[in-house]
Amino acid sequence: MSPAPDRRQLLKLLAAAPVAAQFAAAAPAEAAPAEAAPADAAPVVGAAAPGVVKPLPPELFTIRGTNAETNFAALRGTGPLTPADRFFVRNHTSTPRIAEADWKLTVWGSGLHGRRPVEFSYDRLRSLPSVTRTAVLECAGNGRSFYASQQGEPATGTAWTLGAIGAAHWRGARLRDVLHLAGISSTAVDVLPRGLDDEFISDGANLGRVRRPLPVAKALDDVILAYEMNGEPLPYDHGFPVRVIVPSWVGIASIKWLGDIEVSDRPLSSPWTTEFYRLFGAAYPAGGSEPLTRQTVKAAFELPLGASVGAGRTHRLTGRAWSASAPVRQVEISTDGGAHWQRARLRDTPHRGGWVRWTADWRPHAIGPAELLARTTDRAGNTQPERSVHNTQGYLFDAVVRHPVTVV
Ligand SMILES: Nc1nc2c(c(=O)[nH]1)N[C@H]1C(S)=C(S)[C@@H](COP(=O)(O)O)O[C@H]1N2
Ligand SMILES: [Mo]
Repeated sequence: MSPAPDRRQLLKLLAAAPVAAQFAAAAPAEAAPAEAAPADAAPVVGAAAPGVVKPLPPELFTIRGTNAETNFAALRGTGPLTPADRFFVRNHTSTPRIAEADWKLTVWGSGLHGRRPVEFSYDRLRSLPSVTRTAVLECAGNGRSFYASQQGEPATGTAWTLGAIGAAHWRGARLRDVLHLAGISSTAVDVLPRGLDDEFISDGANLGRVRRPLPVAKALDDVILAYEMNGEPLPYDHGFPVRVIVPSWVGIASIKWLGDIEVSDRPLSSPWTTEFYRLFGAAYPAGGSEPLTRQTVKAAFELPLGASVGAGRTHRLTGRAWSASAPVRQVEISTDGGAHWQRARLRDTPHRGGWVRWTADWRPHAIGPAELLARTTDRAGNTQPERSVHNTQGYLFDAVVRHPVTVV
């Protein structure tokens, strides 16, 4: 289903670009110390993540438990869209293989006129008017490991660096159209999409199937029920046959392997809005913040953490920058740990909800360790702080990442 990873193309790319070749030769550095929580087992290089269908070659992915993080360096030379063969996978359990002929979507609940469940087959969903949106999908925990490694404040959960993000063209039906066909009533307040993957067991407690409510206002706005990613049927790992895409919101909202949607005339909750995906910690109320919605603003280098860079010649640094709130306005780079900043060149037209590629040239002289920083500012004035406000589960890390390299 998903195209085979084109290793030859990647190796050619690495061989062609001297800077990239050096980076490839450098041992991939582990940014985060081993974590306390068992879900954060040290990454395994060269093995398959349990439960992921597509190949996960170590040059493209770092495996973290049941998840696979995209190596940012593997995006160098790719276009604005993330190819499916290197798109991160975040699975609570494992990828189910569901045949489209066996699939149906059931829409049900107190928020429907008539209160009778309405079913949609795959063919019926595909026969509805379709929309295509470019949207990044980013895990709320993306960058989590930097709370520990950069701020000395550990957080529970998967120790992602910055690769729990990808951008794709998503094609599907509007959730709005499906809800109207199902007879959504004006009294409906929340909708709750639920996945068909296995029930999730956390610390011995069965939390049921992965599900997370959305307010009706968002559901009727820009949410799509996607059956295509980058012009191909969704790969198994990304939600085949149909997944939800909730633009600009935390990745957990974009439920994969969609099976049913409850439409309710009362507010709904799930462990994914009560226990998880809220901010808990010293800076927040005892019961936590409101459930997370919008993502933040970030930048990343397409370079391994701990890469070696040759002294005395010019290197083209490349990376990506994104913000969920507004188009990216500028990206600034520091190659001396934050003392001086220069503007990077933006290589794509900034769009809200997308990301931009950027480049900056660097000619290092002093041999030894160095820190590269990239800082994004969006058109709404949001920018990356030096420090993120800590929360115990390590969500929404938005501080400027200090990217270690060694000049050799
Ligand atoms: N059914 C289901 N949907 C899910 C998940 C899951 O485990 N099961 N993981 C969520 C999380 S936490 C994220 S970040 C995104 C990841 O999407 P991807 O694996 O396609 O990159 O899917 C979300 N949707
Ligand atoms: Mo996530």
